[in-house]
Amino acid sequence: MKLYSTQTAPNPERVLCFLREKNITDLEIVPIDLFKGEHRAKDYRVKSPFAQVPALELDDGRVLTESRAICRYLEGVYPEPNLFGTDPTETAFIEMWDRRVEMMWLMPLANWLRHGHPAFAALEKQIEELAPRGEKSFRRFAKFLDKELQTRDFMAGDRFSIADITAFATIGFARVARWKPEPEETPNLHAWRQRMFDRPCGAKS
Ligand SMILES: N[C@@H](CCC(=O)N[C@@H](CS)C(=O)NCC(=O)O)C(=O)O
Repeated sequence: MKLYSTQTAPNPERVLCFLREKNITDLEIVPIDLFKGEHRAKDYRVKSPFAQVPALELDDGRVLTESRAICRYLEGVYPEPNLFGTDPTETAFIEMWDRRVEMMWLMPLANWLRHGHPAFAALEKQIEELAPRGEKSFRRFAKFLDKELQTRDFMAGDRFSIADITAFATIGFARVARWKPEPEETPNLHAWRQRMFDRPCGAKS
């Protein structure tokens, strides 16, 4: 299998973090440089029709895109440790939190950065008004998460899951906006992030 990926973007980072947590080392990682436009090359678009990373090329030549679908596939092939839930209730709560983090935290952050940061002008036809709206929603959801984390250690319950991976990739991307959870403002989110650094997910090379 080949994973087309980049080190500096949140969706590939979700898959890379998933690999680290599962200790999956037997797939080839092919770097794609977004800022050089490598994802828009004709031969890459054959694999990824929307010109995005990540993409996982299976041994039979078929290509999976969508970071969550890639993680779902890898969960099936490498079931331990379980990151998607073991019974219907746990699976559903993990799904709920993963979706919330992606749609209500990562997406607003993407709007904030892609429409507000000069570096992203190479990738996005920027619409100025979207940046402050994205920033406001992102900051609001950070406060919401902080409250939630008063009563549990992980995003979706009392153990690590794909929802923590999506949240950690989001926080990694937020560095571009010079944002991180501060102990005075969002202490529970800050403590959660510190815990992530002690895990394979947070132990980046
Ligand atoms: N829903 C897709 C989104 C993938 C995506 O947006 N990838 C970004 C990097 S995080 C990308 O390839 N962007 C290229 C571009 O905007 O031109 C997934 O979850 O994989």
